[in-house]
Parts: sequence; C-alpha cells; structure tokens
Amino acid sequence: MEDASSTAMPSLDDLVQLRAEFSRFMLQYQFGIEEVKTKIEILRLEFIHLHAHNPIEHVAARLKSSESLIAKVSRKGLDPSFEAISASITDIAGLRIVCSFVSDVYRVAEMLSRQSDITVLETKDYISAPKPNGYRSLHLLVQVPVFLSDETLAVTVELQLRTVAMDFWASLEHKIHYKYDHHLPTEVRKDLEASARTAAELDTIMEHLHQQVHGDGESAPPRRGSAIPTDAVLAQFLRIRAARSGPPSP
Ligand code: 0O2
Repeated sequence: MEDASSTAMPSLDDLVQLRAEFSRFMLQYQFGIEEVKTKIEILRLEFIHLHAHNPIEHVAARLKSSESLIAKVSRKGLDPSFEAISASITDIAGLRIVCSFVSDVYRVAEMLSRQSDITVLETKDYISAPKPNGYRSLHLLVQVPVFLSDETLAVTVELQLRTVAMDFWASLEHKIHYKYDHHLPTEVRKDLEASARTAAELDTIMEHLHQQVHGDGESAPPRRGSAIPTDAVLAQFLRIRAARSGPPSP
C-alpha cells in the first residue's frame, strides 16, 4: 500500500508558507550579489578616478532560477531542505568579473579577498591550471554578510574572474556545448582546444604591450569635468581660501 504521507496534498497554508520561505531563501542570494556588486563598483570607480588604468572591464551578475535550482537538487539527490541546499549548492549567486589583463584578474581577486568582511571559502585557479578543454578563469567562492532587519546572514557568492579573451572563449564554448547537447564532435573539440591556446597567447601579448605602455605607473592626472580636482580647480580653491583668510596680521 502507498504511504499516505508521501501522496498527501499540502494544504493551502503550507503552500503559502513554502513560497514565502523559498522567496526569502532566494532573496538572500540576490542581496549577496548586490553586496559584492557594490564592492566591485567602488573599486571600479576608484580606479577610474584615481588611477591610470581601470582593471575591470565589465561585471555580470546572475541569480540561479528557481527551476534550475530545483533541477540541481534533484540531479544531485540532495536533501530538499533549505539548509542542505545552501550547504551543497554554492553557485546560487554568481558574479562574473571581466578584466583587461591576466594580472588584473589576480589583482582584483586579491583586492576583494583582503576586504575584512569577505571570507574566501575556496579558490579554483583554472588560469594556472586550465581545464583539459582549455577553459581558463579564476573562481572564488566567497561569503559576505547581508544585514537584514532582524538578522545578519553569511551568504555564499561564486565569483568568476577572467580576461576578455577568456570570456569570449567561454561564452562561445558554452553555446557550442548546448548546440551539440554536450557531445562535441572530435573536430570541434580540437578546434576549441586550439582556440583556447590562441586566447591564452593573446592574453600574454596584450599583457606585455600593456606593461610597455604603462609600466608600473599607477596615478593618473584627473580629467577635466571629473569629480577629482584638476590643477586649475585647486589653484582657484587656494585663491578663495587666501581671500577669505585676509591679509596676514602684523
Ligand atoms: P552555468 O550555466 O554557467 O551556471 P558545480 O557548479 O560545483 O556543480 P564544478 O565543475 O565543480 O561544478 O564547478 P566549477 O568548476 O567551479 O565551474 C562552475 C562554473 O564555471 C560553470 O557553471 C560555468 O559557468 C563555469 N565553467 C566551468 N567549466 C567550464 C567550461 O569548461 N566551459 C565553460 N564555458 N564554462 C565553464 P555551470 O553551472 O556549469 O554553468
């Protein structure tokens, strides 16, 4: 005989409560994304205004859909509790940070890792050790605090840091995988491996050129119209100050 508990329909109240719990669970990851996005945006603005070179090209964030989360829970045979899901599925919140050069990837990773409220749980360096198919990126699993009205949560966020060339390769490879339903013909697989090597060579050449142009020069003169004062603005400011303080007393 079938176990009645496994087939019993949940009550409307149960469903309402489950939806609220599920939504709250997903929202914490959205907040985690927002926290890390703000951190990256602050770094990006600091570099734009105060340094000669901005290492961050662009950032993309994605919250796993509830459909693909549940599909992963089922695929992995996980205990369907929110505690078990949050302990086992670490890519619910994801951020991709695309940098200009390989050195920028490590630099941005280092700048984020040393922030006092970020805990790095795991690092996977597929740049120093690319995957057999040629995939390169630096993956960091981090935890950030999210301050809610009544509690503080430590939310796990997956960061993928890569160069423009790595990103170009990975997004094409991703599309090709789906086109062939993950069964790549040998020729296509070989072409992808070769193009990954070409992308890595391009990164090396671009890094070298960048070094030649910039050297280690870090600070840049502020641009006109920028929030950072130019020499002319400073001179005007000093004149105003001098006028206000009046002639020196005898
Ligand atoms: P999607 O659609 O981008 O989210 P896990 O996520 O823990 O089950 P794994 O392999 O231990 O799997 O994690 P890993 O190596 O950190 O890779 C996770 C993510 O990195 C992938 O998420 C991809 O986004 C990216 N990635 C890893 N390997 C490859 C690769 O060979 N090619 C491409 N294009 N991307 C890769 P998902 O969930 O697989 O995909």
